[in-house]
Amino acid sequence: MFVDQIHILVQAGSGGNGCESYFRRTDKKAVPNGGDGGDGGSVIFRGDSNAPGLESFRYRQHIIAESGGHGSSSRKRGRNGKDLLMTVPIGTRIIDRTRNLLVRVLGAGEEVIVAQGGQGGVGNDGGKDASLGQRGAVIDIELKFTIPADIFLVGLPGSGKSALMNAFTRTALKEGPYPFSTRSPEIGVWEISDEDRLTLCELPSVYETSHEGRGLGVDFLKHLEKARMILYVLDPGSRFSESLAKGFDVLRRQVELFSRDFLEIPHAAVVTKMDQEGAQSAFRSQRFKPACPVFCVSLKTREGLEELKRFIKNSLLKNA
Ligand SMILES: Nc1nc2c(ncn2[C@@H]2O[C@H](COP(=O)(O)OP(=O)(O)OP(=O)(O)O)[C@@H](O)[C@H]2O)c(=O)[nH]1
Ligand SMILES: [Mg+2]
Repeated sequence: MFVDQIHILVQAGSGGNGCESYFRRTDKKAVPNGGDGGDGGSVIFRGDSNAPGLESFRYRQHIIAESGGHGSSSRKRGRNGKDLLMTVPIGTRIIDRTRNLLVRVLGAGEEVIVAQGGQGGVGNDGGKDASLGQRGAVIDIELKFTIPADIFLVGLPGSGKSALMNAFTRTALKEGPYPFSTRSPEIGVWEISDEDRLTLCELPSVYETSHEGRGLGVDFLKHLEKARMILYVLDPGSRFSESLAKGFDVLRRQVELFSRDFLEIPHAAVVTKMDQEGAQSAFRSQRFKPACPVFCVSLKTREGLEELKRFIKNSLLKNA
């Protein structure tokens, strides 16, 4: 299951206590020789471009780093607690829920100490006062992740989004004879050349009532935040809309209900399944003419795909 938002409790390790101990010299004098406590481990997050989402936190919502060992006699220092390194997808926002504050957005390879380990206590060696180790920080945080794709496919159920993903990228998504096969966002990379690649993302289908919370896809529309292009995928024979224009309006309306700004993202309509009987004539008779480019394609015969690819490259690549 795809996880893009999760609430977790992060607890750094506490420092070990300093030791209070003495050894008795031959002249009976007591000499302090307690060792220091080890430092507690910190919890560190690192941005990683290979981390898919926040799934790894799903069964691990309380993260605890190791505490330091206590000091012991004969000046023995306790061992340090190990730091705990967690990888999160790049662009993950870490929000401090206690103070309601955006702490950090993680870039690739960037590390941030989310909870600092406690310092070890001082032992009484050399006549110092022995002290307890500091407690490790405990922080209530929320992680939020937005899919960093260039192109998002938005469509009614069964409109051919997975088929389009499979045609552009190396994904092998299930193309369902039944609608709603894709239940969470799917990401694929379109390798255009050695230098150029674009990331595509299929969002689960949206449909008319989805904004009221009945559809699957609406929760995922927030991911359009980073989209450079939206492809509205439409099936001319869809049983979810009376016409291409109505289907397109439903999709645009759902996007608008989520955020008006998302309507401004460059977009095109992709009409699929043109190989199917009656599709060409249905398209012609409907006079579907939205205020954006329209591409008619078949994912079966690959007809029209080159033209669509050219359009995307011209729009999104610098040296196309
Ligand atoms: N003949 C033909 N069939 C297509 C074409 N595109 C998609 N299909 C078929 O239509 C069905 C639905 O396609 P999907 O790609 O799964 O559609 P989707 O939009 O991902 O659907 P959900 O994720 O289930 O909502 C599958 O059986 C596909 O094989 C096309 O261009 N031509
Ligand atoms: Mg699908």
